[in-house]
Amino acid sequence: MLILYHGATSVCSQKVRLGLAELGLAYEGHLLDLMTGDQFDPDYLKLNPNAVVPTLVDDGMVVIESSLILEYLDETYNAGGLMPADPDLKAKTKLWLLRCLAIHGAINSLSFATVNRAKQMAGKTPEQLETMLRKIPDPISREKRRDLLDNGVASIHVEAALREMRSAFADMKVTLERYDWVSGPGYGLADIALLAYIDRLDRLAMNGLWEDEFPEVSGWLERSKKRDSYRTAIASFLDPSAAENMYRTAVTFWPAISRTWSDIRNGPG
Ligand SMILES: N[C@@H](CCC(=O)N[C@@H](CS)C(=O)NCC(=O)O)C(=O)O
Repeated sequence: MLILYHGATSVCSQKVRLGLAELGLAYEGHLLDLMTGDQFDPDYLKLNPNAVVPTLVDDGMVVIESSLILEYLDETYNAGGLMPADPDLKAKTKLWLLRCLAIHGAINSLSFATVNRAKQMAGKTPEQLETMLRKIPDPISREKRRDLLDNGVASIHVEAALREMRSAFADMKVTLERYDWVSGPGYGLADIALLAYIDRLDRLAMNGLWEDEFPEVSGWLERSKKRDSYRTAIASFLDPSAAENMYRTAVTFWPAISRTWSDIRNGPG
């Protein structure tokens, strides 16, 4: 039996749920509330010492890291059918899975600098925020989170995140000019790995990052959202009124985000 520890709106949980849905795999789900700190529960830390979701347990075997979980599921239950056979597309897909670490970091920065920060600051005292920060095991992640809470959209991590995404959109564009999917002619692991991240940016009212310069990404997002897996793995876990509230808050940050984006776009290198 597959057991998934996940978060309803967490992007890397969505990513794994997309893979499970594409592969038609049943699983027992354990939802963690990341806002109240379920990820720091000592029993959960035994499974995932990084205090993050998702974690997959397959017959007692623990697999962490969302991209590795996707690869594991595809190899174990699908004979690697979601990995392109063509050597070039296969190498590119593996690179996307690796790049997801940085892309996840970017999406995390953009979410935390905007709506998550607003939510946390409204719902927690400075002491409660400090207590949450101290629980983050990795000191670099902890200081990054602190900087995002202190500085919001002015955090250095926001500029770094936008640079990362600019390079991702540019590389997605190259493949999408030729094929319908980032994985190539067929839907595959690269698409599954990227969808939740781009969908999050869309929900954060940041579609202006790609719409005029990288329109291929818009077409890909629309095609991806039409798949059944999107409804099962992402849409069905979202509370429409919470998503609407998030969007309303997110829109207020767009002017600052778009200014930094323009500086990057017009600046040297
Ligand atoms: N590289 C990891 C990242 C995992 C991660 O950071 N997950 C986030 C949710 S998307 C989390 O659990 N955050 C916990 C927190 O914010 O304290 C993966 O892809 O699995």
